[in-house]
Amino acid sequence: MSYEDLKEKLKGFNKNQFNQFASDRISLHRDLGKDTRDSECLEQKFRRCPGLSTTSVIIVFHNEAWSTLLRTVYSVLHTAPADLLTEILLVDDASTDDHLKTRLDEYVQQLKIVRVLRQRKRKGLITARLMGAQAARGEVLTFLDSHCECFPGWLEPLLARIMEEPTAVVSPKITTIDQDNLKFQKPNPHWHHYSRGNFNWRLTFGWEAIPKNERERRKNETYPIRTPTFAGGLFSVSKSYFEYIGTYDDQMEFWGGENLEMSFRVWQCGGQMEIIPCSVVGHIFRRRSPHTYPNASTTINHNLVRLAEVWMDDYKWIFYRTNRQAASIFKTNSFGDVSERRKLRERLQCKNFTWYLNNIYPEAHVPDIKPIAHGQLENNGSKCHLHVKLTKKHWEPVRILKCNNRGEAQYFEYTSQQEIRLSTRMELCLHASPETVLLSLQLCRPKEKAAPEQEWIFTQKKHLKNPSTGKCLTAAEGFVKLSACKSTGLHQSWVFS
Ligand code: LR7
Ligand code: MN
Repeated sequence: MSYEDLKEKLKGFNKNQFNQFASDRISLHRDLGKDTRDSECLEQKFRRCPGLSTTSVIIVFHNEAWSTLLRTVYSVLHTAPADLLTEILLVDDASTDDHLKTRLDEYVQQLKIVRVLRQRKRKGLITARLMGAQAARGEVLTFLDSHCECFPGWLEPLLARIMEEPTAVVSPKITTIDQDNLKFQKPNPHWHHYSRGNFNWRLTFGWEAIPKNERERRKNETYPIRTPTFAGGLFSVSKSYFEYIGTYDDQMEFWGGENLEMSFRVWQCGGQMEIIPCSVVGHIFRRRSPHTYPNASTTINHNLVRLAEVWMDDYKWIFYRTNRQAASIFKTNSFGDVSERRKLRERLQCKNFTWYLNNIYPEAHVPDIKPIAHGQLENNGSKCHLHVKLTKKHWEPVRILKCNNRGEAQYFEYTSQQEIRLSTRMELCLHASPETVLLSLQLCRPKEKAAPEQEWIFTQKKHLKNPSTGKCLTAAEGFVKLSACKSTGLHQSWVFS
């Protein structure tokens, strides 16, 4: 690369958080090659008459690069059967880049079924999608991010599933377009370890392997995968069902939270969230967001508090315990008015969050709604806190460090089963192993009752006594160990602060 090329590449990367230099040099019409999906997907047939529903594809964008946006558009045009595709709506969330103004308007005119709508003020992807949904004329709404590529055959399975089950909200299998070289990760017939969406108690979305019972329920590859939550960007839903179920919370701002909100809402109100693995769409995943948001972190928490307040009942306390900013948004009542959303829940007679957890996500680890105690576990002798290294090597000895408030790494819960749990991240418990001198965390092993090594009784002397060994938790030179309980000294005296 020449110096000029390098400069351009760096600039593009900084602006988009992906390799725009490469994207700009790849055809807007690139062919993804042979259809490498599972043979059961390839054999699937779809009815022509009466055919599948038609769809409007809605793509919202804010300052998207020209090449990624247009490649998304062309990939839809090249892969969607014409009689199923009503239109493509590009909804501009008040972009400031020049290429997204008149140049875009003029360019899409030749594409006939592509329209640009504009949200005047930057309000985020949620209200932009609502604008697209309102304008859409297709029977089904299909949402895509503005840096996607559709793999051949992606649309029919989504529409067919909605015909069969109009209350299903269906996502494709999302594959990766590499942010560094734009390589499209093609489906491969040995892809059997599909994943589904989940969430943790900080209310971040994640992926996990599909549990055995769900794997066994599916008779072949064309079966939908039931998923507790969805990523939120790429999906199809019947337009009338989208409206019936309450579209989105239009007071959510900019980015984040709407995907969990919709997941909980759809399940609790009688619908289903599914991934259709025969439908494959690529997305450029990025390490971080290229966008700036006014009050970035509060915005997301604002959205999350709104969803917790409407859908999560008392489980919201688990979230507030792990996220101080969210807790303060809640306490100061600064999350806006959610009464309309609560009315919606009432009107649709939606089930509660306990039902959701028991029936849709029984594999979830559910911390105590109100643990006996929680926070930092402080040793009265050293005035230090229990601290865990939050790496994969969680079995390393637990340290005790000065109070430095490192959030999660010093956040423990004393559960109703009398464990000391690093509760919200992984299921790790303070483990009294007689063989090792320094104590570490190990996987918690209860369901009904704590494992003997993981049971700690808070005595009146503020000792934490493990009944199976009869010994007490003791602070010792930066670590914790077990030793005979003594009646004097503060190194065995603990308090949750
Ligand atoms: O202020 C904004 N206005 C916008 O219009 C910020 C973003 N956007 C647009 C943006 O151009 C893009 O098309 O909104 C879309 C999503 O933003 P990204 O691509 O910057 O973020 P992301 O890919 O991490 O977004 C994921 O999480 C979001 C939470 O609000 C949305 O649900 C996105 O749709 C979602 N993306 C996906 O689900 C794609 C699969 C990735 C995963 C997991
Ligand atoms: Mn995206």
